[in-house]
Amino acid sequence: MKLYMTPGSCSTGIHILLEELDLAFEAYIVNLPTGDHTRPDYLAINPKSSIPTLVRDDGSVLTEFQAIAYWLARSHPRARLLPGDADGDARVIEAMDYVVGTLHGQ
Ligand SMILES: N[C@@H](CCC(=O)N[C@@H](CS)C(=O)NCC(=O)O)C(=O)O
Repeated sequence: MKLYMTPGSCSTGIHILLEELDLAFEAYIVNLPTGDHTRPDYLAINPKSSIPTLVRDDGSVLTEFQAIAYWLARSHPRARLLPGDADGDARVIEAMDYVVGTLHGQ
């Protein structure tokens, strides 16, 4: 897989998840201050011009931190990154959304 990320940004969380799951991936550095995310080659991959972006082994592109994290967790159940019951999973998503969507932005 290919992870498009900026070190020190929220995308580092996806990098940590990929490492935690011991998955093979290549990290592509997107330099936000110099505007890498607004360049046509990156917009062709993620028209929202945000990071993180994960290009999966089948070539499909997944964006949005929570969606990527959820997909990684569900795709690798033996790692037990999600509790697996509706309430537990909702609590994980609740915490993740607060950290990525609120705390991170501040
Ligand atoms: N909704 C996105 C937000 C992620 C986000 O805020 N990424 C920032 C870097 S930490 C970004 O892509 N910034 C690009 C920009 O500001 O144009 C997600 O959950 O993945």
